Amino acid sequence: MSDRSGGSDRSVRNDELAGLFEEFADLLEARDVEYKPRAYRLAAENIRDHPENVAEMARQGGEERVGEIDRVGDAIAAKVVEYVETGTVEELEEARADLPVDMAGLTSVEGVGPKSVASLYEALGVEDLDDLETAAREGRIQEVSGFGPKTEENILDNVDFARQTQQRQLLADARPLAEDVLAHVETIDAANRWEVAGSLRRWRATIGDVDVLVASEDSEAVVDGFTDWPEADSIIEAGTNKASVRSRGIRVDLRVTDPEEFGAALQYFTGSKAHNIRVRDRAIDRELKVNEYGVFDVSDVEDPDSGQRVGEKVAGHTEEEMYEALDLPLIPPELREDRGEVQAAADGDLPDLLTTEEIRGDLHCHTEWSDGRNTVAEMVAGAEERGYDYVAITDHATGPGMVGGVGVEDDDLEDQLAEIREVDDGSDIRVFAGVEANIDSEGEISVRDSLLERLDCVVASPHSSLDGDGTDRLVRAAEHPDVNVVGHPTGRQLNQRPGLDLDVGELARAAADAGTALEVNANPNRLDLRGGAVKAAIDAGATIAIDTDAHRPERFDLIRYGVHTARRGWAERDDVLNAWSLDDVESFLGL
Ligand code: DGT
Ligand code: CA
Ligand code: CA
Ligand code: ZN
Repeated sequence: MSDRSGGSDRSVRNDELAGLFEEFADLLEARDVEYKPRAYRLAAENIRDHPENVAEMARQGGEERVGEIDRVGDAIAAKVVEYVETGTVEELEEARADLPVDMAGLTSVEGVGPKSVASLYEALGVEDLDDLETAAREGRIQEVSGFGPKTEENILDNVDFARQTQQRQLLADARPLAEDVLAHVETIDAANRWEVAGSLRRWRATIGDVDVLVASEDSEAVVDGFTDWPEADSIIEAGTNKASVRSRGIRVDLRVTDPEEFGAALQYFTGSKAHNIRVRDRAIDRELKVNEYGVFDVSDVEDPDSGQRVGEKVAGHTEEEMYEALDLPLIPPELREDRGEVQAAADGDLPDLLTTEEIRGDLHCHTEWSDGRNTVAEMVAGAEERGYDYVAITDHATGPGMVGGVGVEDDDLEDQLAEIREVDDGSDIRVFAGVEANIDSEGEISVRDSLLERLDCVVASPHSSLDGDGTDRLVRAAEHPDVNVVGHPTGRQLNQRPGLDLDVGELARAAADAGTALEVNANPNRLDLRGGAVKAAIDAGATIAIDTDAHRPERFDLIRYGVHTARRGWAERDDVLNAWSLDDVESFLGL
């Protein structure tokens, strides 16, 4: 955080402010402060989601203006103004000095919360992940009161995962950043073509760094313009034709290429490495050579000095041309993971990938009946605004296994059902009455059958016991006659927990036989099923449902992350339930 000084001339994003209050909440919770941590977290959430720039509001209208945001009281509004004006919050600095640890890093270990962090700091001086791992290896953690051998073992199991994932950013954080970078590049006169490359262009769920490629005849002017980007918090390096900066904690690599080589560079830097190796092998078979500068015919040209074959350039200006030189159609970036795409392209068997525009509804969302923010009518209006034909309201039901969740009580489900029917009657789109039931550790569904039978769309998802093999449990849930969709099947939380192990083929065959769809949950923290699993599920005959799990109407927009994840799994329109017409969806749901 040291390179992020505030100050009135610098733009402060809502998520930066939200991050401060989340860190503050953790530090206070660690010190057993009551009430405030929860207040700070709620405020953080509302600041993050606020449609206006909150720092700008603070500049223009002071505390009073900021205090108008839901859940942001006077004390918090004052801190926002303090941060915007001075670049720090004194009380936060005091809390950091009181507990000088890498809070985000340590709490990224599954099972380690702010209070454990404080205990381990006091007892053993643990400040970061390395200290934590050493202490666990030396058996010192189980000696600390409140910890035992089981916790220590758990820490050892999870510390690597935490370290590895701490470095990676969520797709939904990196994408908007990359879009901002491109909007800035567009203002640089010397830039004539630009594109994101790397894992971001392939829409991987997590991103190591953002790669941006620009074609220009004047690379130094592009590098200068790029490093002047106001959103850059620090410049990591700047050369004649490449530069790296950090913004919002994410590294952005820029490369400038000759316009004639832009397609070649784009192909090369999009990756994946494994895909590029396949492409290179195909080139070799054809006496061609592929690199980041182009495709070269090396069949008969030899450099008289070196004896090396240099080759005549046959492609490089565009990516299409690159693939065409290898007798291939352009392979969509999401497929470039070496899952058979080069062979499929050669055979003319590339899938006709689903697009976001083809999505016609969302079958999993929440309202204030459980932990959502809005009424049924507001969520339906949101779906209608997106141009959808249908939406399913699927609040959590309380019941065994819903740990700490807010759910609709069994009796209230009747009332909610009545409300949904009423909204449906008054709406231009079809509103399915549903529920998100819990799948317990044995594969039982948490809602009684007599109610499930009366609902249109039942999503069942695992929310607890999310380790080990989950295949049998999910097969059982998928085979339940009233379950229509298995929600976020592995239960993974990106950068937090890996989720259940699954034999996706087996689950998909059972789901296909039972007429149950498997979800790609589009929430950027989940993206579950992941791309590779989607491919296995489709190959085994399953139908996919791509749902946002929205807890407020704006979140329906996250659908694109689910669509691109499904594209990584080669999904076509016919594979995806909510790309079907209302009639077809109704018959799938047995209505
Ligand atoms: P990331 O950033 O870890 O999420 O993943 P990528 O795929 O964006 O990887 P990155 O940023 O290291 O490099 C971008 C692309 O450049 C990568 O996908 C493929 C290409 N590339 C980088 N290094 C090599 C290499 O040594 N060999 C080959 N064939 N390609 C490479
Ligand atoms: Ca990258
Ligand atoms: Ca890179
Ligand atoms: Zn949900």
